[in-house]
Amino acid sequence: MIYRLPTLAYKYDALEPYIDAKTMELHHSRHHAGYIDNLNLLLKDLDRLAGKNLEEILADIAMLPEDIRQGVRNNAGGHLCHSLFWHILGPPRNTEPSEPFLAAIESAFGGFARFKEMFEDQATHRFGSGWAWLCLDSKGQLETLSTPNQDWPMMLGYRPVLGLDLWEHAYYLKYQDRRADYIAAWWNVVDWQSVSSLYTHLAEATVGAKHR
Ligand code: MN3
Repeated sequence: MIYRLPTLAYKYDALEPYIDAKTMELHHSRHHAGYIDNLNLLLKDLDRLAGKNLEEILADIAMLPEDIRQGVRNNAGGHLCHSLFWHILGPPRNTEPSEPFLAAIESAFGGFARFKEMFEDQATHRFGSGWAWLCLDSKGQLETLSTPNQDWPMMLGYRPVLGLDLWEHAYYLKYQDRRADYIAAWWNVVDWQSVSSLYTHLAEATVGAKHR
C-alpha cells in the first residue's frame, strides 16, 4: 500500500488570519508530505502488512521489525494526526456543534466552556512537541488528553474527534513563542460540523462494538 498526501478541502490561505497561508503550505506540503514519504520507505518491503490499516499496525507495533518500530510510530502517527487535523479545520465561519455532540460534551465536562478550558489546559501543559486531543474512550465517554511527538491516541485506546497540533512548525512563523495565542486563535478555525459528524460516527461505532 502506498500512502498519499490528502488534498485539503480549502486553500492554504483559507484559515487566515488565525493560521497563515505560509504556515499551512509548509505544514501540509512539506511536513505532512515528509511523514508520508518516510512511511512509504519504511514499509516498502513489508508485504505481510498488506490489508492492514495504519491503525491496526500502530495498535500492534511489536509485530514490526524492531529497527523500524519507532520510525513507523512517528511517521504513521504523523500521517494520521495530520489527516485528522486538516479534516476538522475550515475557514472561520462560526459553525456550531450538533445537538448530540453538545449534549455529550455537557455530560462529560459540565458545559462547553469548561470543555474548552480543559482542552486548553492539556494543550498548555504539553511540554515540547505533541498534540492535545478530545477523544472517545472505549466506553464512548469523551475525554481530553495529550500525547507527545506524533503519537496517535488509538495507541492508548482512544478515538480522537478533535486534535490540536502543538509542534512549533504549526505556529512559529506567525506566533513565535506565543503558543497560548495560537491555541486561543485556533478555536476560530475549528469546523464544528466536521467534528460533530466524526463524533456521531465514532460514537455509533463504539456502541455497535459493545453490542456485538
Ligand atoms: Mn504538524
